[in-house]
Amino acid sequence: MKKKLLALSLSLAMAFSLAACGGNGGTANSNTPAGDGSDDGLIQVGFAQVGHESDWRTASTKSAQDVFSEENGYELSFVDCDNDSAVQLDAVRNFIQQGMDYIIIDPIVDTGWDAVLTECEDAGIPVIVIDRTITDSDKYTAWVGSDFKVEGLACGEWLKAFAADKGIEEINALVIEGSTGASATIGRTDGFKEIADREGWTILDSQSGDFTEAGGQEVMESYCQSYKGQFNVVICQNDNEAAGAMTAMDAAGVSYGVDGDVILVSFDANKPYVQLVMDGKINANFECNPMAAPMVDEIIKQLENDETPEKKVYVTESWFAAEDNIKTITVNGEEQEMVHVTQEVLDARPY
Ligand code: GZL
Repeated sequence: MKKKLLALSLSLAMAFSLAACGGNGGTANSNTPAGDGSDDGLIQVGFAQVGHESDWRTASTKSAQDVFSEENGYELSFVDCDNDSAVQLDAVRNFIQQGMDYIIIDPIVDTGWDAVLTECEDAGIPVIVIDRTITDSDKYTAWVGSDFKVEGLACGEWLKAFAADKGIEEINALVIEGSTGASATIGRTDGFKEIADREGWTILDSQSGDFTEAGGQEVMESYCQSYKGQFNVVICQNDNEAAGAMTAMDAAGVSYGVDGDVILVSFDANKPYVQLVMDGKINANFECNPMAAPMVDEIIKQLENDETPEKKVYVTESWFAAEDNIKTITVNGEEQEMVHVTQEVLDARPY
């Protein structure tokens, strides 16, 4: 709203230069017409979302659609970029042309952003990054999300304590990574590997399941063929991969979970998978909170009032375990609670 006139004149100039570029700009939400920049008193927000690959992503998208609603004073132009970085860059450039007041990006990958963020800056449109991070440019107003490396470290520290408590002397782990180049993948991989290296564990293999159930199943099927009988830990970097891995291990006759031969760990902690923790199928699940939209709403309100928001805002998250043998872990010198999943804990899960 504030920068409407400046943005509109600059974006009209951009429109003529970009018109020739074409670009499909991804899949606009069918319920939300692409922002026309019209000043109907609503704050025009363009959101370039990673895609629709996981339960986590669904929760993230729903959070944004709930918060950036007309009754809350917004008109949301939502684009599902289907895990395609080129589509995501197109979508952001289209938002500039449409004269958005604010642009929200959940970056599919962490690099390749400086040029388009410079274009947003030149158009006077503040960019708020959520969830995943951008590492090759800081031309954005704020970032709201999780510390992915801490998630990986917490996973490693819990596994160390759990193995000690169970008298497991040797860890031979298989990792099913998330999407290649995603900061969530990079952080979780680096964090777990730091503990594995420190403890002398063996990581037998680490391949991408692309944060999808099909990807997790495919990788786990391959692992069961190559490593059956050699591994006692499987680390899935999100819940959908864990679902696929369970299907593959069931088919291969590999037992997992509280009563199984293999310790199964996941990330995200969507409610159906916290249920699987309570059921003893998943030994531990490290939450990644998808509810960034309410904090972005606060940041936009600050900007509308000419206030300067914090550059980094971390969401709160918890670590869940099937058993209550490990009460706390120490991550980066900070004591953190392991939450034993009971029915009460499960019922309280917001997503
Ligand atoms: C992490 C987020 C990841 C989730 C996956 O913040 O970007 O992408 O862990 C999702 O479920 O696909």
